[in-house]
Amino acid sequence: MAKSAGRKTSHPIVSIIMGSDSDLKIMKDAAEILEEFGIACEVTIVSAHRTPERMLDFANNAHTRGIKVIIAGAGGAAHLPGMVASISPLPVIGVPVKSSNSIDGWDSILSILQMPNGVPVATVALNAAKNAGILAAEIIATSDKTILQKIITYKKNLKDTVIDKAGQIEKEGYKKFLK
Ligand code: RP5
Repeated sequence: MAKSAGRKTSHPIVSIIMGSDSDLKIMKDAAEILEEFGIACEVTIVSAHRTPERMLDFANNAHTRGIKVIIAGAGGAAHLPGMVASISPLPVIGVPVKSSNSIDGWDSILSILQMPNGVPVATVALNAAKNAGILAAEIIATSDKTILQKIITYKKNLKDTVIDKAGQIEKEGYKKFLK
């Protein structure tokens, strides 16, 4: 989708798509963590319901453009991740978004989660676009040692942060840490 794709970095290998610009406040988290890992991504809007032809074009061609992983976010009747997964040979990570047309978020979750056999979508938690970005990076890391090392460091930092906090709470008492 050379002429229709959104903001592009050089040779994007992860595509972040969403049903509406209203999803961007959630979906930006995926782009930010991928940028932190140094993984080029593209970000754009592809709506299963409002731009079905664009969705077909995207799903049929993403792998031919060098994209390796697709992150797709949508809310309410969230058909975008599943429909893209039904066509694309690439791994699709679905982000259920709690949007203006969501009842309570379960509608978005179940629309993305309950895929039929043969058409997997790796569904993350409600609004968990950051985790979608990390999972995409982990998929890329299976064939990229530099990214693999960055993920190892990222996880070590997570662990160190928790151990530090635990040590402070044990030493200084929990009351000091109540917000
Ligand atoms: C879904 O409908 C989109 O993914 C979005 O989460 C929701 C609401 O879209 P807008 O009405 O805000 O454009 O298709």
